[in-house]
Parts: sequence; structure tokens; C-alpha cells
Amino acid sequence: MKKLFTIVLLCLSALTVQAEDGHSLWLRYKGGNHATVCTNQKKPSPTLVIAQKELSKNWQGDEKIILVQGEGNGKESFTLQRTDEGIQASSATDKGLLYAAYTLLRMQETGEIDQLTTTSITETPSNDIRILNHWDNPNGTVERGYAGSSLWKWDEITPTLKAGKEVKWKNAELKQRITDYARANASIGINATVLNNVNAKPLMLSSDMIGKTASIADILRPYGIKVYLAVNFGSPHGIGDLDTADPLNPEVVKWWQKKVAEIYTLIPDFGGFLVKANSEGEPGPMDYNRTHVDGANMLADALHPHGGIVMWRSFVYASDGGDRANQAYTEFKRFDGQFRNNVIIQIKNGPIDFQPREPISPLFFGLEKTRTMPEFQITQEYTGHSIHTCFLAPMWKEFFGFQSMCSTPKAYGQKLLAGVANIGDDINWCGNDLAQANWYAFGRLAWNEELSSEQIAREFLAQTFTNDPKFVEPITELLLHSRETVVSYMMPLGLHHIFAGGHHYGPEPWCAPKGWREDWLPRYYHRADNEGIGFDRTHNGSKNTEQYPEPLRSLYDNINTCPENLLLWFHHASWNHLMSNGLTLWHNLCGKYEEGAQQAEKFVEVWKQVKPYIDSERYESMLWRLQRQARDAWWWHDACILYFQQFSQLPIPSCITPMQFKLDDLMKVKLPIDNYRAPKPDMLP
Ligand code: GCW
Repeated sequence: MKKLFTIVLLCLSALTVQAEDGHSLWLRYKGGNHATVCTNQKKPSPTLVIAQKELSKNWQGDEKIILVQGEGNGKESFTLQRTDEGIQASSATDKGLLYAAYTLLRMQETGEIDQLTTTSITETPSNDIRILNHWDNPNGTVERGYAGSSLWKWDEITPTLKAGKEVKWKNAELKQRITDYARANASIGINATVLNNVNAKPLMLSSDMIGKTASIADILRPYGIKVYLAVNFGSPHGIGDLDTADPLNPEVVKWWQKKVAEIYTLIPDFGGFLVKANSEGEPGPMDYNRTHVDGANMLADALHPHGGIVMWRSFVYASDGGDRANQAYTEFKRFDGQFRNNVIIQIKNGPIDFQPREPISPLFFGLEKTRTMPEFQITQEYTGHSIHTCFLAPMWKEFFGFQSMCSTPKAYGQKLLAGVANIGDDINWCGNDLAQANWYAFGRLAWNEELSSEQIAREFLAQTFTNDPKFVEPITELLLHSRETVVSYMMPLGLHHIFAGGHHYGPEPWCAPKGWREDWLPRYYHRADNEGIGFDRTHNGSKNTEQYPEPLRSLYDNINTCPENLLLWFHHASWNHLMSNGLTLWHNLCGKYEEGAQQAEKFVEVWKQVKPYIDSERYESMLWRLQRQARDAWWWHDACILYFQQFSQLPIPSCITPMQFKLDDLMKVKLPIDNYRAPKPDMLP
């Protein structure tokens, strides 16, 4: 009897939702019917074999799938069509067929497969190079990483010593993890990765590390992913025998040529270098009175014979360089047209630094004869780390929208898009289960910039959690509102960079440690005084608006036409400035903090209602995060309203929830966390 009871219990529990640790991401196919998958290739490449295997293992229909390689235009484009014989996928390359396979599986999981009739579907990527930037250090830490340590575990990787000779991995688990990483990226179209931090250690170019990089490259290659490295410009004297890294010194030039040749011997399809030079203390050509052009072109020439590229970052600002928002443009515009064709200037989406909302960087329009590429930040340095839910697709779509408002520069050559990864060795990769949506969204948008945020959110949720509309509908809404909510409770109306210094987690509009650079302090950005608040970047102020082409220039320059969500980015507006709703700026500012905090609190309720539809692990792990986010939102609300009230001297409108904290107490909060780790919930006020 007891036995029978146990069996019944076991059967019952099998019917309830499965336990989940989030490791499978959006790739949780239920297992298929072993469809017949055939190809026109006698000797399919490793990439094509992966495509075949994925389909035969995971396709649920019983039709035949035919993979035709060698047909079609464009390296990675593919066409899908239902024919009398079955489903046919065709592409010029095996990579195209790999993407076709993952597309079919995605359509199966989301229910979109019914759309595939005899009319064909053709997909061509918006960007040729869809690249992750890892900010991983060789010691295993991840700068601005909130999901554990680095995936790479360099100490445990066996270096490749001879080209083409496959190494035996001592740590099989690590090899599997890196394979899973490659598969996840391939499934959303990511085809390139920079393995290490832009604050690069010269050590990364040691022969040992190059050998290890080659071992990783071997795992990623069949998944269509090329490896790149971030390099320290001072490497020739950091690890070489030279006492200079002057880009015009013949010994230095030779050193790089040799180094590059060494890399290509082991990694014949190596992608190239990413460089942060003369920025935040990193070495660069200016240390030798040379220019960005001298530095970038020297590296580009070393890489050119092998087909490599240089992604040279424009993230530069000096303490004495005037408005920080002006500096990248001022420093790079004058070099327009002087960079080699295999140099691409990598520009952060906004002119400052990955804030919750920024206008587009004017440099995208300023460089007309130079190749440029946007850099997005997937990791949530400024949007609540792995605690807050902030779906970033709407932010990136907003960027594409800005881009299309002016006639775009004459970009030529391949198109690229970079995203700073939010991936670590946590079991669920991103710390926060819903933050996986940002990795997913980056890949999907890099592949197809036309996709809507809503489509991406739905796809992600249906594949990652459940197809049940009772879950998908409300959580899609939650995701779609989340970024605007974060903006409202952190930095509404164009405010920016009012975070606590160092970790950038909580509010500290007052943060001013002794000895810090003025442009690292919130007061540099918010400029609150008794008259008003905001940074005057108009023609009367820092003249930042003059860096924009029309129509953006006039739009932003005039306080009456400037979009209200960027008002304090471009204008120092008086506290009594009347906004479009007829209320004062002060009233609106308080109102935005209120709206954001209320909304964050609603997210908790929405989440509680979907409990029956998902597994308890991911339910619980998101629940405390959303609760923490709501609490933090009230923390931001009180801190900012009380702090700015010292300047406005105006009463807090009666519709605002009474303050729970005292400003004095909040000003004493010092999060006991190091720079790059998410705070533990019990450490916050
Ligand atoms: O946003 C800032 C970060 C730094 C980062 C830098 C950059 C890698 O706070 O941690 O360094 O940007 O993008 O270079």
C-alpha cells in the first residue's frame, strides 16, 4: 500500500512543472521524432553535421528535412520552404544552414512554424559581424560581470601547440560549458567573440595564452564563431623585450607583425583585435605623441595580410577636456578618412557611458569616411546589475531609431554590432533568469534589426519558460515596460550618471569622495542648483548639440522641442519650467520617481500571478530579485527627491508617496561590495 502511494505521488509530481536551474536557456527542446534529415553534401562539414544533429534530435514533426548547401546569395543567408518532399533549407554555406536549423527549431517552439507554407522565408543578417565583448580578466574575474566568474578558466585550459592538432581537454566539464556557450550563441546568430577585457593585460599575448585561445577557437569554430582578442597597446614592452610601444618605431612594428603571424599560425581564421587606447589609464599611441590613426593603422597593417580587423574604441575622455559628451567627437572627427579600411571605430551607443537613457553619440554621424560600429552594453552595469530586471531591447531599438533620424554616414564594408556580454560561470549564465533575455535580444537584433522588442520578448519567454499565454502575455508586458521603469526610478527626464561611485548600483547624487576627478562625480552631470537642474549642452552651453546634424541639432538645442525624456541631458532647466502636461519640472521629476517606484512594485504582483505556470526554482529566484528591485526603486525615489529638494526648495507634491527614509541616513549607506560584484540583498538599506 505504501509502495502504491509512493508511485502515485511520483506520478503526480512528474505532472507538475519540472525543476529548473536555468542552464538550458532558450534551448529546451522536448526531444523529437528523429526526423529524417538529409543533405546534398557527400562530406558534410562539422558545422553542417551540427545542423543535421540538432534537427534530427529535436524536430517534432515527421516530415523530411533537406539541407541544401551551395545555393543562394550571401554567406549566411538562408531560405526555408515547404516542398512536396518535405522542408527544404538552402544556403550558400554550411553556416547559413546552421542558422536555418536553429530558425526551424525556434519556429517549432514558438508555434510560428505554421507560417511556413510553400511561400518561402529568406533571412539575411542585418550585420555581418555580430560580436560579443567579454570583459573577462585572465585571473578569472569579470569587470562589470554579475553572473559569477569568467567562463574561460584559463588555468584549466590545455594550450594548442601545433596548428590543426586537436588538444585533449583535461577539464571535460569546462569543454562542455564552452561548447554549450557556442551552441547558445549560434542559435541566436552571434558569430564572433572577443574573449577578454578591453582593459587588457599584456599577458594575453603570451605564447601560452595564444595557445589556449586556439583551443577555445577550435570549440567555437564549428558553431560559426570567430575568436578575437582585446590587446594592450603597450604589449611590446609589457611582455616583449622592447622599451617602447611607439607605433612608428620599426622594432615595435616588427614585434606586432611577428605576434600576429604567431596567432594566425595557430588560429588561421582569427578575427582581429579590439583596442582601448589612451582611455581611463590604458596605454596608447598618445603616450608617444602619436595619434589614434598612427596606432590603429599600424595594427591594421599587421593584421591585413591575414584578413584581420582592428576595432578601435572611441571611448576616450580627459579630465580637462571640457564636456565629456563632446570628447570622442572632438578627438576622432579630425581623423575622418585617415583610417585603413580594416579599422572600425567602435562607438558606445551614447556619448557618455551606457546610461539608462542617452541620446545617440554624434560621432556616428561625424565619421563619414570611416567605418564605425555601435557598442551596446548587455551586462547591466548601470541598470541594476543582475538584480533588477531591465529588458534592453527597447533601448537598442531606440538607438536604431535615432540612427535613422539623420541621413546615415557613408559606411562601407561589412557591418558590425558589438555587445558587452552579461555571461559568467553561474549555472544560469546571467545571474538573473530574465537577464538571459538581453543576451538573446542582442543576438536576435544583431541578426535582424527590424525585429520588434515585443516579438523578441515573446520568442524568448515562449522558448525559455512556457508557451502558455497566461505566462507569456503578462511577462512580455513586464519586460517591455521594464527599461522605462528603470529610467523613471533612477534617472528620469535625461538625468544621467548619478550613481554611487565605483559599483554603480544605488543612488548617490551627492557622491563626491576627496581627490576624485570632477567628471566622475554626479554633480558634474546633474548640475542641480537653486535655479534648476540639468547640463546645458546647447549652443549657449557646452555646444554639444552642434555636433549633431539636422534635424537632431535644432531639435535638441531648443528647450521647447527637445524630447522631455532627454530634457536634462541637453538643458539646464529651471525648477519651475512648465512641461507639456502643464506642471512644473519639479513636479514632473518627483512624479517620474513615483511612477517608476510604483511600477517596480507592480512587477512583483505580476510575477506572483504567474507562479502556477513555471517551475518553483526560477519563480523564487526571480521573486526575491523583483522584490529587491521594488525596494531599491523606493530607495532611489527618496534619495533623489530629498537630495534635489535641497536645491529646488519646493514642497514635495501631495500625490507623492511619503518618504520612508531620511536623507542623512541614506547618505551614510556604503555598500560593502567590491567594484564588480552584485550586492547581496541584505547589504542594501
Ligand atoms: O563604463 C565604464 C566601466 C569600466 C569599463 C569602461 C570601458 C572596461 O565603468 O569598467 O572598463 O567603461 O568601457 O572601457
